[in-house]
Amino acid sequence: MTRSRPRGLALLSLLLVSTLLAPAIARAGIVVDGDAADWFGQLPPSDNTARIARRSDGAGELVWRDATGDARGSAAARACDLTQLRVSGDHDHLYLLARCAGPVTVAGDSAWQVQVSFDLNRFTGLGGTNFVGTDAAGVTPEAAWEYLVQTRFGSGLGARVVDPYGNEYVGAVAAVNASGVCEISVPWAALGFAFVPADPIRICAASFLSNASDDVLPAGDGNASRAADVVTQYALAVGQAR
Ligand SMILES: [Ca+2]
Ligand SMILES: [Ca+2]
Repeated sequence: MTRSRPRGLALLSLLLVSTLLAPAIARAGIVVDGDAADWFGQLPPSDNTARIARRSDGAGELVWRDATGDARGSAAARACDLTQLRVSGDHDHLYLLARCAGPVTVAGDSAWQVQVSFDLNRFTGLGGTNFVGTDAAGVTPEAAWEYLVQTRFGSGLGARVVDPYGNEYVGAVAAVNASGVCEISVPWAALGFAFVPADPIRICAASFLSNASDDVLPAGDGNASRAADVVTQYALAVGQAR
């Protein structure tokens, strides 16, 4: 399940089935404010596994529990150790929650940065093959992406969606709390969808230190790859999710 990576690094590759997020497309009720109280799913019992949570009103949530203590680098980089990634959605938006060990810097130099890539066509090797930034980590070839959302807390600009050609798409919103909570919303329209997509989406996520210009920073252990933490490869089979 885990690829060979530099110590402390592995990759998350979650196959999301949009029907599991909100089959009736109930309002997820997510407010992007850096407060995780609106996320309801229980954590899986084991590290590096995911579960689907469902609320009585039909809202859905995918909950990934990431291992703790697997980030690397300086103390500031290790504070960016991802511990959870959650995904939900409604008619208009895809929502993401990333939690890290914290505490994190939320503006200026050494600010926490979260990147999440979206592989929409699931063609191996077709699309973006790395996270955004100098010496950013790679994604698995199976998860080559069509779009990626990048937080920009360093500069105070919130978040942006990009494609592999450097084009930017408006509408993403992000908020962060110094305790290590990041919430992001991405309009389906920013991913090129007029409607909630029916096909699975493969997601990879990474956690970085960044500067006041939102460039990713080395983790501080001499490794060329700058990610402080990415998440263990994992594929959620469609049959399991339904
Ligand atoms: Ca919230
Ligand atoms: Ca982790």
